[in-house]
Amino acid sequence: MKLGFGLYRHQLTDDNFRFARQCGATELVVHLVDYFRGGELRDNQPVGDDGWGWAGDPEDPIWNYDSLARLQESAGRHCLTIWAIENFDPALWYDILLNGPERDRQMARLQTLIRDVGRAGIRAFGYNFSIAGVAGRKSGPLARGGAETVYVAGPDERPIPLGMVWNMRYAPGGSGHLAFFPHDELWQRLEWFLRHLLPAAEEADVRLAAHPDDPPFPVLRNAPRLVYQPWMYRRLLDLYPSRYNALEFCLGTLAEMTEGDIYAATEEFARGGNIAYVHFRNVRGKIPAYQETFLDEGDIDMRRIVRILRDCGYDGPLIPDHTPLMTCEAPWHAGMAYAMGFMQGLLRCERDDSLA
Ligand SMILES: [Mn+2]
Repeated sequence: MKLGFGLYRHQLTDDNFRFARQCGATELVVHLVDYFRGGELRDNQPVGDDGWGWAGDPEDPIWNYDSLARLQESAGRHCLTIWAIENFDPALWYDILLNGPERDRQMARLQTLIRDVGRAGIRAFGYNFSIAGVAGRKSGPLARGGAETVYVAGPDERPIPLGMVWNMRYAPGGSGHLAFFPHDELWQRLEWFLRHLLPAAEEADVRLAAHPDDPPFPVLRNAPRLVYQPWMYRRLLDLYPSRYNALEFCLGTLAEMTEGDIYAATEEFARGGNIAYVHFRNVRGKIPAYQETFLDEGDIDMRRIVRILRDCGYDGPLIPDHTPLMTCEAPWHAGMAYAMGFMQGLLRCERDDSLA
């Protein structure tokens, strides 16, 4: 197992690469979507009331081979490997999610992107096949010692304005709202997405890694959700059994779900070799009400998870995903350093254990 670290787009600096390496990371998972455009620069995942602002420019050169290769090279200078990119910009695939007129053109763009990602030596692409996205979360001083953290108190029921998907605006929209459609139709859209993108992913040696729906409500903002119970991950994998149809295995989101068992799910998918990388975070509670916690204070026994992953032969990275912010000059960095130290300790224990 490897220790990885996640960085948002505005954090892709030499100093943060050094920070990740100092925390013990060997791998990076990077976000190239700019969730913070036009907004106040924050280091935690945004929890805005009505979306995260505008989606990016589909022509943004950051998605081209040259920039991906440069990024890989700068990470390499700090003894880090970019293991995965996390999330497509809604501007690149809104009509794939919405089954709109630009769908074929956007798919051709994604196929090129996946080939470029592979050429740059990046082995996974995390995605979230979600219409409403990560919506309806709030932030408050609820983790240990009053650390600022993310919580959910119930489903967000406001309908999605036209021109918005995955919590970001790709077009001005106007006054209407997205109409509800059935879950099966969402699965058909996913099936189309995988059918067209998987061949490129296989050829490029890039694993497509699906994040579950966070928060895992069956319906959010009047839109169906795809993976809101652990068994729905199985349904996703069974659509196209392939090493390249894989999971961005988010422990926090899976634990927020009402059905299943986090340890059984971890064992099933780790044993099946389905996990491209792990979002290693903890929560207290389940939907409709839960909160994100420090790794050592939530419902999940993180040591037991590491043991299961090890016993099932998982050898990819764990990354901290998000963490409560700690009260100091650098709240996000402190929270992450705390998480990384904890993870480093767990990995060390399990390694020593298996040698004994
Ligand atoms: Mn996650």
